[in-house]
Amino acid sequence: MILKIDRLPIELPTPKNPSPNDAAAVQELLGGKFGEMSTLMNYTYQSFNFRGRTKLRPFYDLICSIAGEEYGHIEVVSYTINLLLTGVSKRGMDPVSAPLASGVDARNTRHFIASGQSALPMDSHGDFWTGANVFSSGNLKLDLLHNFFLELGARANKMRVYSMVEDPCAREMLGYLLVRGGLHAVAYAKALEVYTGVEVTKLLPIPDMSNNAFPEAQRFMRDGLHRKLYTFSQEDYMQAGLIWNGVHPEDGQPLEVIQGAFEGFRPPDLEEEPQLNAPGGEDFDPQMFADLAKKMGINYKG
Ligand code: MN3
Repeated sequence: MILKIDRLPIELPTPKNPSPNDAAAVQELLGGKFGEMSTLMNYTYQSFNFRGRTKLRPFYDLICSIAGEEYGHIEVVSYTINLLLTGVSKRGMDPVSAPLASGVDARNTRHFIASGQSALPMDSHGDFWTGANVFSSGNLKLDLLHNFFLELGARANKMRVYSMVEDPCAREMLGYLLVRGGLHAVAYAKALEVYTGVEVTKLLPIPDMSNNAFPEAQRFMRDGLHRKLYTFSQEDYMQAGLIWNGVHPEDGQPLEVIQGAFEGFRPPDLEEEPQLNAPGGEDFDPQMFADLAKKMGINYKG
C-alpha cells in the first residue's frame, strides 16, 4: 500500500521566464523513455513481481525504497512543468480575443488543448509514456543491471536538459534530481557488487561528469543528499541497509539509511488560468465549506 504526503521534496522557485518550450523540453524527464514515469513504474513492478524475497529481502527493500521516492520525482517534475506553463497565455474569459494564440507556436500544443497548461505523461516530442518502458524480467541480476542503466540514461537526459533550460525553477529541480538519481545509480551498482562481487561502482560517473559541475546539485550534496537513502515507509524496508552501507564511491563520506521520507515543502498553489476554464467554478461559493468546516472543526481557507 502507499501512504501519501502532500509535500514536495524541495521548494521550487517561481520561474523567472515562464516558457512553454522550456516546459516541453522538461517533459522528457517526466514521460520520456528515461523519465521519472519509467523509473517509478520499473521499480514498482519489479517490487510487486519479486520472487524468493525471504533470502533476497535486502534487494527487495532497496528496490521498494527507491520506488517510493520516484513518486515524489514525478511530482516535482510535473510541478516544474506546471510552473513553467503558468501565465504563458493571455488571462481572461473572452475567447474572441484568442487568449491561447501563443499556444499555436508552442512546441507542445497539447499543453494548451488537452490540459490546463499543465503536465501530461508524455515526452518532449508529445509522445505518450507507455508501459513498454517497464522492464521486469524476474531475474534479479538482469533487473538490477537494467535499473543501473536506466538511472544512467536518466542522468544523461537531465544533464542535457540542464544545458538547454536556464530557468532557476527547472535548474533547482534538475540539481536535486541529479543528486538523487546519482544516489540511485550508486545504489544499483552496490546491489550488483553485493550480489556478484563485480566492482560496478568503478564505472561511475556515467556520463563522465561529476554532479559538482552543477551549482544547484552542489548545494544538495552539502546537505548530504547524495549519501542518504530514505525508505519512504514508517516501519518497513530497513534491510536496504545491508546493501546501502560503507562509504560513497565519489567522496568517501558515510552512507546512511533513513527511515521515512523527507520533511519536504508544501507544493505551490497553482494560479487559475480562466482562459482555459482551469479550474472553472467561478460562481462556486466557498461559504458552504466554510460553514461546514467550522461545525466539523476542519481547517478550511476558502
Ligand atoms: Mn528519479
